[in-house]
Amino acid sequence: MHGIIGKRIIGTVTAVLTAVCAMTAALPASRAAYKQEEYLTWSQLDERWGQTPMDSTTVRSSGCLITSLAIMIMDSGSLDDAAMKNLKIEKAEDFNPGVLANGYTDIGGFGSGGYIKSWLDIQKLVPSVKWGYDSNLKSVESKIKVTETNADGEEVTKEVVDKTKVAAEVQSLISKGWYLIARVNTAYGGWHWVYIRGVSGDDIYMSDPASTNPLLYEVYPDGLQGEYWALNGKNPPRSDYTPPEQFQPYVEIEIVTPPKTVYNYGEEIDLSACVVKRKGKNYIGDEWEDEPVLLTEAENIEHSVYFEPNYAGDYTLSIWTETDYYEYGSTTLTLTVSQPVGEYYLTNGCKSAVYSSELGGDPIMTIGDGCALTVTECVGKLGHIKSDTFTGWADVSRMTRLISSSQREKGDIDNDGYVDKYDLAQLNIYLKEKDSLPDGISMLTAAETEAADINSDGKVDEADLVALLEAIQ
Ligand SMILES: [Ca+2]
Ligand SMILES: [Ca+2]
Repeated sequence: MHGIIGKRIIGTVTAVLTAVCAMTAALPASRAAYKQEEYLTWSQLDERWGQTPMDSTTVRSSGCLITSLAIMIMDSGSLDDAAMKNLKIEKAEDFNPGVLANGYTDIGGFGSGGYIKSWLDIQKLVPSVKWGYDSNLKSVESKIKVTETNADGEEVTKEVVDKTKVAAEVQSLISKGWYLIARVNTAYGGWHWVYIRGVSGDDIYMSDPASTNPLLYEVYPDGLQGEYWALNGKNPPRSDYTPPEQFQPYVEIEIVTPPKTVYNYGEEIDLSACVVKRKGKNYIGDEWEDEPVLLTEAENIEHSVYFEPNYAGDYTLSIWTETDYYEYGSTTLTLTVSQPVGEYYLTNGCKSAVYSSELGGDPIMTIGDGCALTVTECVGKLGHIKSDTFTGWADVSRMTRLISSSQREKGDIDNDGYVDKYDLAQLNIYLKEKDSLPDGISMLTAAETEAADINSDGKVDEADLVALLEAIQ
């Protein structure tokens, strides 16, 4: 199991409203993801640190500002030896929003409800980060009027944020060397802080502690609310921002070893040998691959099949999986219950193909109404006809299987209790077709053939026809 996606949790989360921050688990409407560093996607909901306390609350409930600060520390290259010592971690990989929250707790930095008591405390923990100021963006007051056609076809004029002006102001602050953590409103009107990564055109890119979507206006259509923190870091911010590459995350299932797929009639399903594995591209663009596992023991791979061993035909085995970020992958495999062995015949004008092998291909002949045959093994719908001079595979799926046939009197081929002209007619047809049909395919079933061998010499021929004529007269 891939470490990161296995541990992250994003699901339906009830909004928690606090004085510090309110957030909702806003998943982007589209399934697009962005190639980005993992720390840029740090979520306050992450179970690795979500339960870290912040006074009376937790990172999960109220840690949007702490998470934004942690991302800013990483993005500005400010996690140096001094910071790691203050935060009581050995290496940079150990740093995360929970570590920063614990740092604030250690210095008594949280007030009631988890608010950060002093702006300057960040410098005590991460000396390379310098507190600048807290202020309001002027541009968010600039609105422009836009006219849109609503669902009823009416033109509606409304005021919206002037994204061009906001982008220009944010860009100018970044160009002056400031890292920004800015406030947005959630859909419920609650406060929420996000880290501003950069500006491209009118778009503002962010790291949102509640979403992996970096496009600010996609997640927060009302845009920035004005208030922001300006900070300096060890490295200056990139004033020429390149938006992250967009891609489609996916997961797929590979069947490493298929299960038994062809079953004899009546045989129970057996998936025990089936080995599968998952692979894909995750929410930050990393290709990943799981170790192969037995399908029947796989924890995150589901399967289902409707399988009825006493009905010949094809059955679909469905195998599917879903990741924590809702990438969905599936595959199917056809399981075949072969036709039962035994005797088959064709009625009602039906026709059936005969092939040279169980693989099918071009038929070697087509048999029609009245033909009967016995198959000794079946692969799927094809049954093996084997005699001294002929071998072939007939499609028995359209033929009628002879379940039982009673013993009959010599001469009473049709088994109606009389030896008469109807039996004679059947024998005539048999003898007429006999030479054109290969050995093993006949116009009479086994029991009928037995009754037709009136002189009991082991073959049905003209001598039996003469004997039958004599019996009728
Ligand atoms: Ca009869
Ligand atoms: Ca005979």
